[in-house]
Amino acid sequence: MKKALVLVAVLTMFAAFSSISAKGTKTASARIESCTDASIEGTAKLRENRSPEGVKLVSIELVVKGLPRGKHAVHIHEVGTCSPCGAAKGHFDPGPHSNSNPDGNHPFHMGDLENIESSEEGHARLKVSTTRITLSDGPLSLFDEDGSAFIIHVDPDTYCPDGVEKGCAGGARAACGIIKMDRGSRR
Ligand SMILES: [Cu+2]
Repeated sequence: MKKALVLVAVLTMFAAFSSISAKGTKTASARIESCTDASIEGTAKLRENRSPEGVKLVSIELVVKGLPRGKHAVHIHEVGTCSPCGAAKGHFDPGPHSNSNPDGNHPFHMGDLENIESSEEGHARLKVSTTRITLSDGPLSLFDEDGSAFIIHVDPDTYCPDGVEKGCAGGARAACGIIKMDRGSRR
């Protein structure tokens, strides 16, 4: 009985620390859902690693089903809410010189990522890494007062080569996912 209790305790500890490596890696995730119906769904996984000199690098992987064929803009938006998708507001771009206008200051927001490309069958995957955000506390943390969310857009991101131009960052919103720290991962 005692052995069983010890085992349970060990397993519980393992579960609690499973999303934190020995070096304190932090992980988060998001469930991606369609803005208008149930046609799009997917997941996003985020992992923060530190270089030996302490630079924080966040790797992101999105796997999404149901997007129309072709490229779609993906960004992290500044508010962690998806109902409605517009409530996620502009692109994540904390201060001191914040400019979250999606089609302005683009692609220089902290939350700007790359296009995801969907196949004819509606399968899409994006793997990117960025040093513009962190999962841990700090001025670039996604877990600020109002959280953060992924938005996948209807159109491709052109990266606004001609400056501010309506819709250049992907236009209307197709899908959204609130970013949540994984259970057991700590800030
Ligand atoms: Cu966006």
